[in-house]
Amino acid sequence: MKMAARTKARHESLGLSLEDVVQMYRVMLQTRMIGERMMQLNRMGKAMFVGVADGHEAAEVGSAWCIRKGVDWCVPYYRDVGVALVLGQTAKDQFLGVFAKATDPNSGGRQIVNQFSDVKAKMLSGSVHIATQFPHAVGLALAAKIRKQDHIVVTYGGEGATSPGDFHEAMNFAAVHELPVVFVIENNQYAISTPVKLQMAVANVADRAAAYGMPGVIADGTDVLDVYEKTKQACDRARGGDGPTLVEVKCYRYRPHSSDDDDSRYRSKDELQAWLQKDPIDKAAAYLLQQAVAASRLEDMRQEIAADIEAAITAAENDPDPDPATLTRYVYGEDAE
Ligand SMILES: Cc1ncc(C[n+]2csc(CCOP(=O)(O)OP(=O)(O)O)c2C)c(N)n1
Ligand SMILES: [Mg+2]
Repeated sequence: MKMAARTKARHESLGLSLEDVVQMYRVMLQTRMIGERMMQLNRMGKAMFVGVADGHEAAEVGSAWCIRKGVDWCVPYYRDVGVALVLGQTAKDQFLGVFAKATDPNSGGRQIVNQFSDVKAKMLSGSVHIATQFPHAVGLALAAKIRKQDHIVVTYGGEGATSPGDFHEAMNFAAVHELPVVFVIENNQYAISTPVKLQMAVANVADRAAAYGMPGVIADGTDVLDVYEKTKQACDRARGGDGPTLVEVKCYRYRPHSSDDDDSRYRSKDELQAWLQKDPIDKAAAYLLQQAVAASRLEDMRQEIAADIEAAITAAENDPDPDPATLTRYVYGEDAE
């Protein structure tokens, strides 16, 4: 008698092991828990200014999982704590940035927080000016094509960053020259207080892609596997020499735009509640439990992450501040002597 073929689980169909999904979940949870502590440190007066990724975890982790570490280039934006963690930054690295320490890997305590930068991880330093990262990403993709290098480029931004000219120029150039670049847009429905319907007259960011002659796809930002699937297809397309793709990931930011923002002035509690019902971390946990991962393993993980974060905060606080004598380093040319 023939055995009935076992239907593949979703992650298996995507070429992921169950352990991969467990590790994705770990980074998502770590991203959320780091954000919570950052906000607390701000309220305690220990962190001047923070911006966190709550609600963006599946968008960031699911997409960054497609980046080949040390091979592909990544050009993230300030919301991308989850991307930085996937690419190898630690919890301590995040707090070194928050405390603006000399050992902060992004800028040695010089830039505003979350300007992720890492030579080893091939993460390109950005600017506070939104959308300026896109032409940089396209330049890296052009270099790959001219030099016949193997890397692709994955770049990130919010939906608000799809309005400035930099985005349109980058999209157009990338499509004309069929460059190996993937634009991941985390559409969290707001650019600070500006809702998406005042940002653009089309229904989806993905709709913008057709105007440049590249595919635009929508991923469900509450579902890490959907984000992985859509981004992986886009990365495979870039790797195969077929050019760029725009991936819009629909999500919602749970916290105010930054620690300096009062979101009660522009959005309702009901709207937030509706999105919280679809929380990406809860959804990932439910999937793992359904795949017979023990609840105790997930709970142990939470405790390990919490302990790691506390140790990271203490260690980061004890690291040295930048030496005031180095204030203008990297701003002006240094004396030759
Ligand atoms: C060119 C430019 N204009 C305005 C700002 C101020 N600003 C900082 S973040 C932001 C909102 C960006 O929203 P979005 O791209 O949707 O990203 P999100 O913060 O929602 O993740 C704005 C307007 C800026 N940094 N740069
Ligand atoms: Mg936004």
